[in-house]
Amino acid sequence: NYNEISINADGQLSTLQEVIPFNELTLGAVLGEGEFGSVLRAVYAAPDKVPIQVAVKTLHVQHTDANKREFLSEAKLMMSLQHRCIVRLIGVSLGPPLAMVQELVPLGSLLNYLLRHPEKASPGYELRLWAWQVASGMRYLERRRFVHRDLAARNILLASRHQAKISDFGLSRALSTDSSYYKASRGGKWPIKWYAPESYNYGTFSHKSDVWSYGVTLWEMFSYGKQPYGEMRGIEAIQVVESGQRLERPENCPDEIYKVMLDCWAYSPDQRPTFGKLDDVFAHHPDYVN
Ligand code: ACK
Repeated sequence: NYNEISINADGQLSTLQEVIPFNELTLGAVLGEGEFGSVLRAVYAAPDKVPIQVAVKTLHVQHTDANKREFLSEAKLMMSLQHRCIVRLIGVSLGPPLAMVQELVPLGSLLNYLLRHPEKASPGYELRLWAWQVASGMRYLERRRFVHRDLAARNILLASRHQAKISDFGLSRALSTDSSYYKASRGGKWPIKWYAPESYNYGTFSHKSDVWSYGVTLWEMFSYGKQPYGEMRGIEAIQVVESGQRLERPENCPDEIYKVMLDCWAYSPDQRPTFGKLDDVFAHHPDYVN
C-alpha cells in the first residue's frame, strides 16, 4: 500500500511497516552495478517465514542527500505497484547501507539476455510475448497515472523465458490529477535516444512519451540488443528524428511489428497509440508459434 511507506521532508522514512532488518538478509554474489550502488543476490529470512531469494539494491555508503531522496522516492513509488509484469519491491532495509529488497528476477536484463542468448529468443514467440508483457505492465502504470521515463531493454528483467518485468523506477513520476504530463526541471542523465521529441525539446513526459520509448524498446528487442542509432551521440540522433527519419526496420522483423514501432514514433504525441491499445495489439496476436 502506497501509504505504508512515506518520506519526511528531511528524507527519512516515517512509517516503518515495510522495513526489513539488515540481519534478516544473507548477502550473496553481486548481480551488477546500478546507478547509485551495487545490486546483490541475497536470501531474506523473516522470522517464521520460508526464506526467499531476493535482489538487494544498495545505495552507496558515500551518497548525497539528493541521491538518498531519489532512492527513497523510487522505493516509495515501487511499493505502490503490484502487477506480474512489474518487479516487486518487498521492502526497504535501512542498513547501512540503505537498500531496496526486490523480488529476484533470475535471468537479469532483457538486453543482456538478447546479446548473450539470441538463439533462445524466437521472434514469433518470446519477443512477442515479452512485448505484450511490457505493454501490459505499462498499461497498468498508465491506469495508475505513473510515467516511467526510462523504459528501455536494459530496464526490462526476465524472470524466465516466459515472464518479462519492468524495473528501474528511478526516473518515474506520478502525474498530478490535473495534468497529463510531467515537466522535468533539470536534465540530469537522460537516455536521449529513448526520448520523444517533446521530452528532449521541452522536458515534458507523459504516457505518450513512454509509448515512444516503448517503440525504441521494441526495436532493441527485434534487433537482438543493437544500440539504437548505432554509435551516434544523442544530439545526432535528435537530428535524425527531427528530419523525419526513424530507426530502420530490424532484419527479419515482421512488417506488422515495425508498423507498431512507427506508430509509437509519431511526432505528435496524440497520434501515438495508448498502452491499452498496444496491450490489445499483442494480446490478440494468435500466432504465438514459430
Ligand atoms: O543484466 P543484469 O544481470 O540485471 O545486471 C543488472 C544489474 O542488476 C544492475 O541493475 C541486475 N538486477 C537489477 N534488479 C534485479 C532484480 N530485481 N533481480 C535480478 N537482477 C537484478 C540487472
